[in-house]
Amino acid sequence: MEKALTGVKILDMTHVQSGPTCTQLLGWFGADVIKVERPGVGDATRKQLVDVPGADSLYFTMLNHNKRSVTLNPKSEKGSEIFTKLIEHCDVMVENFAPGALDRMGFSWERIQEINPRMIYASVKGFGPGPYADCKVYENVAQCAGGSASTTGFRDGLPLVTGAQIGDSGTGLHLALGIVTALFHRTHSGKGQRVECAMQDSVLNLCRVKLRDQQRLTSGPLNEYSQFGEGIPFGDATPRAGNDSGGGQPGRILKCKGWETDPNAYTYFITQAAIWQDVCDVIGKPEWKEDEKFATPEARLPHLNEVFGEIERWTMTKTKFEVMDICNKVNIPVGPILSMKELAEEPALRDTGTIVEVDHPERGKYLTVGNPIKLSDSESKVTRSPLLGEHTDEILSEIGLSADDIASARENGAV
Ligand code: CAO
Repeated sequence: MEKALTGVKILDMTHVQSGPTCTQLLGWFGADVIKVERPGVGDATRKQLVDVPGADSLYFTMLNHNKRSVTLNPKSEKGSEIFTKLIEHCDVMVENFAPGALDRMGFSWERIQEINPRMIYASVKGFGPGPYADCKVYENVAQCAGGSASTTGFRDGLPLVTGAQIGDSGTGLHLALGIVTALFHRTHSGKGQRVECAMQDSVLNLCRVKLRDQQRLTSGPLNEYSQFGEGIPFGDATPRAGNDSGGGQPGRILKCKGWETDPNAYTYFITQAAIWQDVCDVIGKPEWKEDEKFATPEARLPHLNEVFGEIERWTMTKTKFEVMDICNKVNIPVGPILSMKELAEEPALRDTGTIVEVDHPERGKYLTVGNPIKLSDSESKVTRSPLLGEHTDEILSEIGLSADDIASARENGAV
């Protein structure tokens, strides 16, 4: 089966997480991803959080599937020549260095366009143009600067960062969409273009509903937030809402059987208005259906603590999976709090290729997350990450270097 991006060549200058997430996705869809790494060193994550001595780390291997690795120093004279050939050869260049690094290598956007006017040049930076444009940014900085931390956690606690890597992987996803959009545009414009994603902007995009709530504050309290029912006044910014549901259907995380010893024996439970009658029956409170304190969504809002207290009394008698079974039969939206261990062992995720086992020559078998985007006519097979410089000779000969050229480039440290 031909893959959707077969024939697209990506010059991958990315490192750490945000950029590699993007190029890995493109690789899963069939693009030829040529990862350029510093000779002898490579992407810093190869040797970060090492669990198998001498082998590439899971940090690296899980973000760099379906790529080929070439070592090259574009700052050397010979390296710069080779890099120029790679720009001519490829369709897309992706990078996420600190601001200005590519320019300092001698490859400004203007220069890249001169070399290859069809080149799409895509970058991740921490911030867009403005006062912080020159700052280096990591995941948690982006979560804080993009509005996620101020709206995550409990009202009376610290701002919190989330486990989901919305700054890094979230921005990589945004960038991938920018790249395929630019590739589509190129089919009729004939030209490449610059694609830029700032991590702050991507996080803010994912926190869109919290900016919605910021504006709703001017017309009154946010009555689906627990603090409304608790009679605690709102300030002038969207507050942290604990585990309250983000939409107009109140929800909470509730204890399930075993919560005293199992940190993940919880369920998310949504009291969607449409199935309220079923909630009342399931938790053994049929009289609430007629009780004016609980009968309508508006009536319930000031009493959500009582509502969820009663639901929790019921969920605590069941395991999170029993809650799922019972509630799903009557269309009550609930979700077990699944641990990484449970996800790793979930057969349905293995069947769909979302969790995949990969074999690696240095580290043996390990689990990874495969392509979460499923196309019916483009198979997405996960292949292992490349060893440092594994494809240097192969790639350099593809762009026209002879065996002697390659040997001399290696001798003078360009590759
Ligand atoms: N050969 C020779 N030199 C190379 C090279 C190669 N193949 N690849 C990179 N380099 C050099 C660059 O030219 C740069 O050198 P100068 O600063 O002298 O110009 C340097 O290596 C890499 O720079 P960096 O500043 O990007 O790396 P860092 O580890 O100091 O910073 C990070 C890392 C992530 C903070 C920074 O890259 C950044 O802010 N990136 C943009 C935002 C981003 O993507 N953040 C998410 C990272 S994932 O959490």
